[in-house]
Amino acid sequence: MHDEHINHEFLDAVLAGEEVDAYYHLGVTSSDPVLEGMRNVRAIIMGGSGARMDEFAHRWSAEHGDSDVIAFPKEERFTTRYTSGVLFVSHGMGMPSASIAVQELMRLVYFLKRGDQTAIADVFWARVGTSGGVGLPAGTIVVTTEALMADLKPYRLLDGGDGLHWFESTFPRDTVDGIVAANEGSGIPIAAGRTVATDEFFIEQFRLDGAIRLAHSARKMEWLRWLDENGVRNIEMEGAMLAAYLNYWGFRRFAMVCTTLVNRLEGDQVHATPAEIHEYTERSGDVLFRYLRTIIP
Ligand code: R2B
Ligand code: URA
Repeated sequence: MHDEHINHEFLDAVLAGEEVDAYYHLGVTSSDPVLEGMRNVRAIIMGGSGARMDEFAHRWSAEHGDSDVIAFPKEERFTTRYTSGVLFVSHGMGMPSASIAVQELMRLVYFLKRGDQTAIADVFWARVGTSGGVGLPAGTIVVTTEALMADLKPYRLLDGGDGLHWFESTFPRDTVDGIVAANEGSGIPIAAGRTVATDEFFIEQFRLDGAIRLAHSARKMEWLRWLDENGVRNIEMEGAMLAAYLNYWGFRRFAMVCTTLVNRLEGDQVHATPAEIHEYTERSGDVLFRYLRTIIP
């Protein structure tokens, strides 16, 4: 782990009992007894929708002798479930929302692992989501190798001073390969490649079906072809921040597995039926679960 990138001043005061950490958006605090049952957490699985996280948790529980599913009581912001070593958490849509979930979860993992950096680094993280495909038919699963922003540059934020902090937003290649290998022979179409994470579903994804009309519309195909030529296989809204924050602390095992709902080279609107969308998102869950079973029996 990158020790100097961890906020020891605050997190160690929580461990020492000098401060109580309120994981406000998750709806628990570090003094909540419910956390005692989660010390063995080995993986954190995230996705946009709370209903999907609940479904995944129950599926994992059913595979593990109907293990107890712990539900955090607060569900206004994120839905959180824990069962058999895996924490399932929804993160909402977009990097501002998902960054709140990720930072509270990093604090929580530090607390649960009592600051032991070897144990912390062993935790596997993944986002399972939806995306627009670039040159891929709907229903293809993309395992991300690197997540960039709409200008094909890495994730960055105002750094609190007068500049930007640039993060590293690659995904560990051995985890990508492990996920692909675990799914060989499954019949599910899988591609590994770059992902673009945007701050807007319409304008930054160069859609022509938004309410607001900007000059960007003329450049739509130019942008999409540029992504295609640069190895981008899909477009979503959280991956660059996720990889950036996890790399910053030095996590070694994390991944993003997204299904595509539409081929953006052919159109903007998602015309897949609810049944198709369900089938496609089930596929991304299947792909991740096959890998998860190899690391958590
Ligand atoms: C994929 O789908 C959502 C937008 O429809 C967003 O959260 C994302 O990354
Ligand atoms: N999610 C996105 O962010 N973009 C799409 O095109 C589809 C799902």
